[in-house]
Amino acid sequence: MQRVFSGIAPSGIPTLGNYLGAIRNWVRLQADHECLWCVVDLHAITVWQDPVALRQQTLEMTAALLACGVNPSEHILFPQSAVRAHVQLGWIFNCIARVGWLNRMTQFKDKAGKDRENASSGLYVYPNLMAADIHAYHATRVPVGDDQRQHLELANDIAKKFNHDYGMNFFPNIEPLVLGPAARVMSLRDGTRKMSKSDTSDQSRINLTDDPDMIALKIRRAKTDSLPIPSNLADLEERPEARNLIGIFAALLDADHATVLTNYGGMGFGPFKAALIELLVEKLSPIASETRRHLNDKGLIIRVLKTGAERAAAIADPIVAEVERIVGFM
Ligand code: AQP
Repeated sequence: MQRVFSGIAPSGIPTLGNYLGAIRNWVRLQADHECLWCVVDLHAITVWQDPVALRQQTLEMTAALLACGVNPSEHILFPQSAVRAHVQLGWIFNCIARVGWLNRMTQFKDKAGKDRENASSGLYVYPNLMAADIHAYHATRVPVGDDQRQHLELANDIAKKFNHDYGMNFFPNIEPLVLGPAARVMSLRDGTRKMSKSDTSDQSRINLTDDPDMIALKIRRAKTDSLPIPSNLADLEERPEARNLIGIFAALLDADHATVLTNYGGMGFGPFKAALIELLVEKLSPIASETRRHLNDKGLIIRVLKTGAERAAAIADPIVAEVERIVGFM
């Protein structure tokens, strides 16, 4: 059975983008893979996190993952900082990855923005830690949203260079799993920017715990254009906001863009948005109420994370010990 690894930052309640681009696929992969799901708190602190809020957000993220169907008994769910192997291998990978490679990472440019000199050095080298997250388990498949594709290419480059430098085939190649019509869900306010937990505008995203009124408000206010919905996919090319809403609808239905256009082509956005609101409420309400139920039992969430960390360390520690031996550490 292939081993799968993926992570999510506890930087807020997951968004619809995190759900459709990643978490929903995680749940599906559990049927026929050995899975490790990681709440990546080490990644979160690459930008400032209030310590009290970070702990609370780790609990919230874990509760939301459980509510979405992540299964911590048959698979492993754990906080990144609780397994030291990530940091140990991350440092070795800092010494393998080339500065030129990191300079090409578009997410650093997006997140650091214009004030690059003031970004943390952790934000710059975070792709190396992400590579370590995966390779510490010899995982071979990584389900992610489209925004992480470049980081997975880097993880493969690091593995190849390590294997080449030390003359052995130690780290396997990683296959990115970028699945479905919502691999890149965009902001509801700007169809050219991805939907993100840390966007300053809450109106830009659907959070998995938004109630039906909030979902309705955000979708009604979602930016569109003045043209009706087209009947052909090609006519969505220059219409990022329309394409985004159609893509969300398609993903929720487990269909493709073309199917949605067959049903709604020629209509205005009013009736389409009403149908989208209904679908979102139907799919997300059970997740929101399950998240709240889990958050009422913080003891259980903490136990899940602790047990998960012990089981994750049991896999990663021997692999990273072998890396340290290969590198020449005593
Ligand atoms: N808009 C998106 N569409 C599709 N997939 C997405 N993902 C994130 N945003 C979208 C996928 O969700 C997984 C977890 O991402 P993350 O929390 O580790 O960090 P991120 O990619 O930086 O996501 P956010 O929501 O924008 O987080 P913050 O606010 O912390 O920066 C990944 O598989 C990602 O591809």
